[in-house]
Amino acid sequence: MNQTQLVRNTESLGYLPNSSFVNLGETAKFATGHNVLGQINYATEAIDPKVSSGHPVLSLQMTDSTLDGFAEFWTTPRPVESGEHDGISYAHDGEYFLCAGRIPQAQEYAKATESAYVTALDLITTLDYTNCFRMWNFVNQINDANSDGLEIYRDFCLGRANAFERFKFNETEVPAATGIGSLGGGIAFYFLTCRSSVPTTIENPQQMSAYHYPKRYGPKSPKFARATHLIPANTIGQAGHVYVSGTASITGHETRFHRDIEKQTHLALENIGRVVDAANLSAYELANGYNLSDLNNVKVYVRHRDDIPQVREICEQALSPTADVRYLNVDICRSDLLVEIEGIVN
Ligand code: 3EB
Repeated sequence: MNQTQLVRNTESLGYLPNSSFVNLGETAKFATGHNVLGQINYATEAIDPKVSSGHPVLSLQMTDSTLDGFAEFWTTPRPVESGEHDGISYAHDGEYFLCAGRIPQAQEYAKATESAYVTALDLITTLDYTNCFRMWNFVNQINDANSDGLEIYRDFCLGRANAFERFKFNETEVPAATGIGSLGGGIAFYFLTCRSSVPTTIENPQQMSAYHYPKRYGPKSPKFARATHLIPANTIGQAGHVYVSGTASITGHETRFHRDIEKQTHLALENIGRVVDAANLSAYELANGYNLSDLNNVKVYVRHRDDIPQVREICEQALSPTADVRYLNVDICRSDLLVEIEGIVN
């Protein structure tokens, strides 16, 4: 592994990374004009992460149609260094770090998930970017049973939890995440972490913390927070970004509104509103408050393709007309969940 020569002073680090959705046909042009920490293609084919044109590129199989695909670019004002290590591709700029990995299709995933996560977590330790603030996980056949009869989502959760235990990751400090279905390619993931910026993990008062879900949802609970608030170092008390996890129709720990796409969509949106509002953030000594019209970079995951028009109508009513909102037809991590929504207040 190359040791970084990047600047380590914390002055002039008062910035946050930027995220943009770009049409798949325009990625080369976009990349040329930016310092890219990572490019995630929400595309028609799963491809192992690799460093290309100086940044990690991960392709997820998330749609059957190139027309619905897009690339999510993470950019920074500062130059980046990139590399590959044990199957993980990564880039970093002295403050922010992005890494991507993939676990090939298998009969069971817990061990390979633990191992890939440990590799990534070791890397952030070595390079000194240990503040994790956002993780995404794309799990093919997420609701199917593995070779031991354990649902693949639960199998994944077991491996992730074991990796976090090995890493001595306090479960109350785990970041915002998405754990969602995909159309192929085993399990792909990417993480965003930082060095000096300050993450605050946020929970939802009307949802049980996922890491406290009871055993009936699997042998080890899903380790993620409902959102992460992030501010640059030395800017305590100022507004930051809020990275909102994949959010579904759950109150307490229970799925609400079985088979009712309209009510599930409304509750998912309501849950996001509760996470980012002033009343909730004040409990974390954060002075700002937001609502759904502040959400951008939104991904809406819909289990049944035919539900997309209705979900779109509800989301368009609730979200800002200027928000970039993308719809993907994939499975959700519980078989009774029909929709899941994530986004960023930035
Ligand atoms: C939930 O609230 C819905 O396992 O990383 C949402 C976000 C969900 C992240 C994950 C799962 C995950 O339990 C599912």
